[in-house]
Amino acid sequence: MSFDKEAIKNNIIFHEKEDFKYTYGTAGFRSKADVLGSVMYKVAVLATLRSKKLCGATIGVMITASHNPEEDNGVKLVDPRGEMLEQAWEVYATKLANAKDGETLGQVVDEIIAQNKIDVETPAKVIYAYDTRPSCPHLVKCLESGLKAAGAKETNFGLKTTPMLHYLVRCLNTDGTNDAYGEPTEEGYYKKLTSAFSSAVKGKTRLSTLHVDCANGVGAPKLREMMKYISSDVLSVEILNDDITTLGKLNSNCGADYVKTNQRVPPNVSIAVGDRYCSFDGDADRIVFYYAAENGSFRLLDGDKIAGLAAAFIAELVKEAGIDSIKVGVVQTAYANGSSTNYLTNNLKVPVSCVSTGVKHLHHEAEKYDVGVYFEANGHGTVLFSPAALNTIKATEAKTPAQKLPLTQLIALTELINQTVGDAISDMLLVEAILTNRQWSFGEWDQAYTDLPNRLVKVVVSDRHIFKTTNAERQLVEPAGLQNEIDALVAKYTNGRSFVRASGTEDAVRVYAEAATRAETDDLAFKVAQLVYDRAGGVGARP
Ligand code: G16
Repeated sequence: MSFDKEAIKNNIIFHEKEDFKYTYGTAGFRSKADVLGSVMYKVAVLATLRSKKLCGATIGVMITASHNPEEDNGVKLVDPRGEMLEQAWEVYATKLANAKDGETLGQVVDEIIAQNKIDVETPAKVIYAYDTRPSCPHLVKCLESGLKAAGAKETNFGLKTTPMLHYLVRCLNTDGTNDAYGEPTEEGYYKKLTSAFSSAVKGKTRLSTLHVDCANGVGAPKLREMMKYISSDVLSVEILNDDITTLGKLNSNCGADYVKTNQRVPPNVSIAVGDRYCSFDGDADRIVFYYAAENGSFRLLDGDKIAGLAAAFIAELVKEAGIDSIKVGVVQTAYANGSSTNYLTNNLKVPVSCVSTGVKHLHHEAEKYDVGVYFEANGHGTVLFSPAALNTIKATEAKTPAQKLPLTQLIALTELINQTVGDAISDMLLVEAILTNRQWSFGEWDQAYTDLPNRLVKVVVSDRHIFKTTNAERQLVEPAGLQNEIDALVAKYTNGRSFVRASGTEDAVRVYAEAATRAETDDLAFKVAQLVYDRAGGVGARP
């Protein structure tokens, strides 16, 4: 189909709210679903132009608001290798979304074409998928009308987890090449992951049942489907919070974000000593694990703990396989617990980098290592094997029988891990594979280090965009003077640390604090939150 700019201008979906300002943030556009129809149309145009720019490669569009409440929705673009949209194009996304009329939209389209020297006659391919939110059917229609107007070849992949869509994009773009990532179907995804898992745990005793809270989201039906491909001799799961039809249940009092933020089990879960639990978020791209200690207290195994477990296991395997020229590195954000950074640096002795929040930042940094393990504390992350590391692993022949098993396991891990983006289902299998090999309980995994008590507080202010940070979000530059006041507070607490940043997915400012004791941590977190509220136009109840 040829590119018809007039059709794009004439079919524009107008802004739902006159003065609403759209921003392509941490994970694309996110907001209340009722203002997003116009955005879907523009995203369709952008995805089409992006595909044309990249010689007709398949671009992905995922409609989801992940961990956010059910009334929210969102959309993000997926680049050809399954990674997040190139950052330079986020600016175009924001400009397009804010174009209020056909004329302005046409001008932004012209600007993108000119700046990127796009040949508009190149055919474009766009695939899309969505989560379980009630607003999705309407938003899908808006996206489709944009794809039609822009003349893209479109494929609707239906209900999917976000990481599945990333996987599909990569599979389609590598199909038939040396670099083929897998079969570009949902079934292909299940087969790839489950056969790698079975290979990674071969000959080991299965662990006890893992109880999986699916946040009443898309992870529930998809995990249930995946379990058809795996023998109950190697993995046993019980699926909880799987109600995707009752309104209001998605991410409500359950899921990874609830568990991590509140540091407690979902209210409808009763956990006994010895039980093993994990929680996905609404689109199954995050996972956290937890259990009850001997004294019954809640113990969380978050993204930092997953990173430590994975980095230690992979470093051990490359050593045992005799290929320790392959170096493992870890990427974290400011939210990483101080104890985890200390453990990685001083015990595992692996390099650790700190970057801004958002998988896109972590992913790019992780690509700099042979094996880059990246996890946000909230449970969002994965492991990347560089092309050179992959070649070495695949080309190495075991010189001794002792090298055979670690090599087989490394190969299995490269298949088991979704290397396009953080994936709750794949990460769950990764953790289970490691724990099965080690025959570890959650308690044994947890022994690596003890988290410093930490607290996350949300503060609503009149304009969160006034918050500007530096040093991987660890310091505030604006509002001027606020950082000095935070520093003065932090200095009063043993092992105190606190930072403040504007959320890129919610209309709020986040305050993180950690300190030597629970009481000091809570005190520090609320003092900083009150400071933010008082100095930067707090709205609603003072923390
Ligand atoms: C998204 C991003 C994550 C980020 C989280 C919170 O997660 O993909 O990288 O950590 O939002 O971001 P913020 O603090 O800026 O709101 P998800 O699971 O919602 O896609």
